[in-house]
Amino acid sequence: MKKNIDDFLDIVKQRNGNEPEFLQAVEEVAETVLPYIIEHDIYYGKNILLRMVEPERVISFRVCWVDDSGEIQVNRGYRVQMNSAIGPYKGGLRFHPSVNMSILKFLAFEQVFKNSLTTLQMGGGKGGSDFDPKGKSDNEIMRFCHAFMTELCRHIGPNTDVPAGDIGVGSREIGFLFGMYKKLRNEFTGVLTGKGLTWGGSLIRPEATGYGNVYFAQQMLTHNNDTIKGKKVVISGSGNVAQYAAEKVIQLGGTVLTLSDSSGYIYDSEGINRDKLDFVMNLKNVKRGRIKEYIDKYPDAVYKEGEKPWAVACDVAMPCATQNELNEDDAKILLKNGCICVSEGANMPSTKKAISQFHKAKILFAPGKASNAGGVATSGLEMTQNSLRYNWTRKEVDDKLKEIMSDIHESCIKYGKTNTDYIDYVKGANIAGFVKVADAMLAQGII
Ligand code: NDP
Ligand code: 2IT
Repeated sequence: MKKNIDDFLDIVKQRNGNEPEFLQAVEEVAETVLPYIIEHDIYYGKNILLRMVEPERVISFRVCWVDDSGEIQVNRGYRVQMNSAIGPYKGGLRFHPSVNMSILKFLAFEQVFKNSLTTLQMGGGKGGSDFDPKGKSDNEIMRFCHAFMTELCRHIGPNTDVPAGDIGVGSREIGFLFGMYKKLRNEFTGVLTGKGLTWGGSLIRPEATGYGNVYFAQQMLTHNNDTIKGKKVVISGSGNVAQYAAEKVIQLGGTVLTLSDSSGYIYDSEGINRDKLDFVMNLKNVKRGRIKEYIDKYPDAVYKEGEKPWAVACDVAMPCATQNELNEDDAKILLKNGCICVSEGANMPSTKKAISQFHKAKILFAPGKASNAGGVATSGLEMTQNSLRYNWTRKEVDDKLKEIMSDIHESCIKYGKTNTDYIDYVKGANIAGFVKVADAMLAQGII
């Protein structure tokens, strides 16, 4: 078995040697999915995983725009259209200086499995730019988004590819992107999700990733006859996913101890309650400030510059910032301090060695492609509402989100069983995601 996996990974490495994040994502999937393929004749000998690791299409383009001082700026834009076997490409856009082909291919690859898990009909894709939104004026953001869409609009459409937000892309950016798409194509369609509520957006979409992650953590705990109520929760990040994960933890009776950004983290031993979270939401979403400003308002909290929150003792950890933000040493500290559950809000935030630590200790561990799937699932619900030209209520969407997270949990249990009571959610999510896409690819032939 090991030889099969090594041989497969050698081929992928030869083709994508300079893409470490992509190789990391593929390796994690191959280790659990290849054994399953070998045991099942319908998948064996058809190079099905080799077909899945090759994007159906990769688009890279120049984005020129003029900044507030009149200087011409040049950025690189991308869209990776990974797999459309079960539906139109679907996945977010990331604007961050670190964006490159490796990061977008890893995200697009993860998205294929995640979207399959949602039970909805969405293929996988991801895009973005090395544009850095930090410190830019609203007008600069608008000019960049408009310039980005002048090219992207040729490659997307409501039945082709439906982008949404990710790091650095929120409701403001989706608005500017949608405006330019509509002008160029002269169509008002559901080509993007995460839209404003008055122009085609869905209730609960802003909350969905964070809420979904907490629903998933709650499902895992319930399966172990436990609950999130009364638990101490450490969260990283302070963006969209972190904020709404914190909101749901508070609603369900847990205590949120930390939030962070790329400069450091804040620790509030009293717990970040509703009022304090409102302050953070205003600080991050309206003032676009830094998390360290929390201690100016709440001086009893502490700010640790340049550090991550994993050394704070907790029962549950939710990494909600970015890839590889939780390494082996962080995992060991979490375990030493008694952490019993890790539910990933971000995409691939735990390194491979960190995940091995969690598995070895047999704590509950949910990989992002299962636990953060609530965001894209609710994007799928936004697409459905756009097609129906009808809006569901907040409760209707939230109920569907809960049901989808519960279905994903069931799928993970079905495929993630081990020879003990322990559920391997990584194996479960990878195989369940794989089966649906692979079946569709086999049905559609070699294309
Ligand atoms: P936001 O841009 O709203 O927030 C990102 C947060 O993560 C910020 O606090 C940011 O800090 C921090 N962060 C970003 N990059 C780094 C870094 N290199 N090191 C440390 N901290 C960093 O993004 P989202 O909340 O939407 O996304 C967070 C994660 O969740 C990502 O992994 C994304 O792919 C994933 N995700 C998002 C979904 C969504 O619906 N939005 C759906 C599913 C997954 P700073 O301000 O300092 O950069
Ligand atoms: O990683 C993700 O699932 C997202 N950024 C959300 C994608 C979407 O299409 O809503």
